Amino acid sequence: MDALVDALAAAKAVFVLTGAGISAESGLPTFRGAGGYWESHRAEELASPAGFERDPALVWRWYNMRIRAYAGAKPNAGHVALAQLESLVPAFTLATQNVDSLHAAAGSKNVLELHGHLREARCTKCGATVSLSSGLPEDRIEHGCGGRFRPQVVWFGEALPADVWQRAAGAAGRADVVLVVGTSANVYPAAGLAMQNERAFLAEINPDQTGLSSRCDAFVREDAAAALPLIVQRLAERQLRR
Ligand code: BJW
Repeated sequence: MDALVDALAAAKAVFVLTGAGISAESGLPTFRGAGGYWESHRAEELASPAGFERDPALVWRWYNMRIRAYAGAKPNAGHVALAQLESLVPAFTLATQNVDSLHAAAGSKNVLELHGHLREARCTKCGATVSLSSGLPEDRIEHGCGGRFRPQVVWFGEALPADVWQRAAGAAGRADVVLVVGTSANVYPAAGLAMQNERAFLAEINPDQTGLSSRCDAFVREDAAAALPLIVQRLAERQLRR
């Protein structure tokens, strides 16, 4: 942890990549591993264009269940600490794979949602959007234009939003510190953001090892909600002493 705090104290630009693990302490399941969504659901049935084509009602039941869970979830100490970190470093970009909107709810400003969000649905044909604040009832999946409403997320085989991707890749490339929190780093191209900048100090916060761990300059094997507040507190104390 000391090496990470040292690197953050010296950094002009910080890039953070988060995944489902940062929201675990807000009570939201991850995707992989024990208790994760993919333990009881098949990813290709729920998170792919082909799965949606086959059974849109099944896909919407899953997303409606998640929308209800998100509505009841609050940012945890890890989200809050990242929002504080943004105010402690000269340049800060947070790219998240999560669609739960909890980083913005915690006060983070420069947030890039790599895999979209669940605040709205869009029509597959005309692009019309509707709010998802209380989910999408099954009888509203079909749109009058002949298309179907789908969640505003990125499924397997789909491209990430081009503008979001370019901004994330640019910020990762410019960063002095790349901090990876709560992701298995299995899903590309998002995981590649952590590896594209060989000059940066690379750190991981995750209770488990990932495919990224062997490349890291530092790792903290703890829950994000425990580790991040400590890291940010130490950085703030260091700055006060300057
Ligand atoms: C804690 C904790 C605590 C627990 N504190 N930590 C290169 C090689 C091989 C394959 C590919 C490749 N490039 C592309 C691919 C294909 C594919 C892919 O990556 N497949 C791999 C799985 C093999 N990628 C795609 O298809 C992507 N699109 C693409 O490449 O398009 C190309 C294209 C270009 C141009 C035109 C057309 C196409 C799209 C990927 C979309 C992913 N979508 C999903 C679901 C949709 C959104 C949603 O419903 O939410 O996104 S899948 C799912 O995985 C979700 C997540 O965002 C994503 C990442 O998961 P994440 O966040 O890492 O969660 P977990 O569960 O895996 O890990 C949680 C971690 O937290 C664990 O490590 C725990 O230990 C840790 N943890 N508690 C800290 N308290």
